[in-house]
Amino acid sequence: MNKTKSFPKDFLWGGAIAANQAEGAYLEDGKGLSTADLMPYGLMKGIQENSTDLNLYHEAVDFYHHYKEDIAMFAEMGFKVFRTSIAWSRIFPKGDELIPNEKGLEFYDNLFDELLTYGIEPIVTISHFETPWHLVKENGGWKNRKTIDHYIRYCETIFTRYKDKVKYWIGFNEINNIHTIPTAGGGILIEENENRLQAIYQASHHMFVASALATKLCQEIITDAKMGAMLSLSGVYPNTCHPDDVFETYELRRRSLFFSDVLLRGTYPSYINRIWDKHGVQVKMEGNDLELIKKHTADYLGFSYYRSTTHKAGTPILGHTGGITGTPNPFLESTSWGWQIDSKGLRYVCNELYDRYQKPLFIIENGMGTNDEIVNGEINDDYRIDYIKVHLKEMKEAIDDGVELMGYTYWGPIDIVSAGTGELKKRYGFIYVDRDNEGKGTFKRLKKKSFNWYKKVIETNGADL
Ligand code: P53
Repeated sequence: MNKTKSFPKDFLWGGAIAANQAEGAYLEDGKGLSTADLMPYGLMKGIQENSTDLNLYHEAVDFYHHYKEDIAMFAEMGFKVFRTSIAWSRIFPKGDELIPNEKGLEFYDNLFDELLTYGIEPIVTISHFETPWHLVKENGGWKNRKTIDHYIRYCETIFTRYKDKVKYWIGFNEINNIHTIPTAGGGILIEENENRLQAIYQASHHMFVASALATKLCQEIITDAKMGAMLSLSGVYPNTCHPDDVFETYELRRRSLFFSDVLLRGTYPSYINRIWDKHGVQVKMEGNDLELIKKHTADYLGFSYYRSTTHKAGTPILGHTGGITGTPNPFLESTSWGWQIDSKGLRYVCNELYDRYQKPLFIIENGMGTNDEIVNGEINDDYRIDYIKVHLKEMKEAIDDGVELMGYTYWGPIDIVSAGTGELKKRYGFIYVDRDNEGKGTFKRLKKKSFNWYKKVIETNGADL
């Protein structure tokens, strides 16, 4: 039987954002401070606790007050799904309270209702780089086993409250990014003389146990729920065909795949022991941790894919996540932010992941961030259209290769604040927001050329690329 290249008819087209990069209203209706609120220069530079510098996340693009207008535009594009996160600190402002903040819960009730009115299914990230600051600073964040209890209380609260509204959940955004950005990715601060990898792997273990417990709870409370793992899995190639480059790149990739190995296969892979021994890591586990991890694995693997890089043997493997460090690839073009565009790499990664796990994949982040210029009241972002087009074509190829793909949520369908750098100038949207790096602007929304293009992609189920 010949299968023609096409997206399945129930393919989940949509877009994805995160609370802290879009909502603003960072202290409104009882919200507490989260790690994201203290990173004026983005998550690479990390926490600047007493800084009074302009922090664009505080108001972001004011999605908190504009969500109705924005969702109406997502609906116009035909979104089937919309991924956002719940800001943990809106529900539990400090993280360790016993009673949730009703105002915070109401906001997400209204948001999900608005989506459902248009038939858009919400996909919710439970923790997207926005751990309550109090938990991180005073309690040690995920290094502390007690954080599991706080997280599970938060999960139980939101699963119970939104059980009729949300079926798709994601435990942690880019969980493997705890290596490169420990405070954002893993809610931990690394002390100066601390064994970095000890802290990272201990915190990761706690997050694995929390993921297992959350998956269990989610399936108990919500019928037809799907709990996803989520990793940053942009690609990485050996810099040359020298066997040292090839093998080290393989090792480097496994530092990331380690997280999906645990979350999807339900066991710690044997290769981790050597890494732990080498770095003096001893992970404390308790009682039935391993049993829980084994029993409650994720239903699907969501991942972000933006670009690829190459790796040269001898350059440090920090616990690289694929796509963050590395040497440039002479065969690829770059965006103006220096991210190398590699659509074939997306096909490669889809095949790599499906071969390894045989579980459904969901591309829940992909996109092009760049500065857009308004000329005569219009933004002709053909470069963005080109970027998406080539990636969608390779997704089609991957589907033809036999990969089971659930959907595609484009990152930042409306301009939001960049996670990496805290800027607004790095725009991803189909919808422009009048707000700049200096914090000036009216928050007015404007459709870019890509808006109607993406609308057509969804309308035709990607048949005409
Ligand atoms: P920005 C790289 C660096 C930081 C966060 O990034 C990243 C990545 C890519 O893996 O992860 C995701 O905004 C993240 C989003 C983020 C998006 O990449 O720096 O899940 O929150 O906005 C894009 O261009």
